[in-house]
Amino acid sequence: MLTLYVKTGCPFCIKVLEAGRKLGIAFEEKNIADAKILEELIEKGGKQQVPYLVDDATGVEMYESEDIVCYVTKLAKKS
Ligand SMILES: N[C@@H](CCC(=O)N[C@@H](CS)C(=O)NCC(=O)O)C(=O)O
Repeated sequence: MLTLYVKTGCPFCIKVLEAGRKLGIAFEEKNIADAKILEELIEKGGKQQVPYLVDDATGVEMYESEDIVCYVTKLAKKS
């Protein structure tokens, strides 16, 4: 499962979500508007920044929208 931490209106998050839609990659979205989700993000990644991707299948976790788009593009090519 791919989890994407997002924030409403974040253009970098929108970029990743759009790429996912085009590639047929689904994310479970977690919005940091919820204080518990924000706490979870900071525990995992170490800082308050979105988007943040967690790939449960591989253990890969990353910030940076461009890196996330590259990662999911590679995943889509594999499938
Ligand atoms: N270079 C980063 C920029 C990400 C970024 O600036 N995200 C903003 C939201 S658009 C952020 O997380 N700011 C802290 C916050 O909103 O709490 C990327 O491309 O993902």
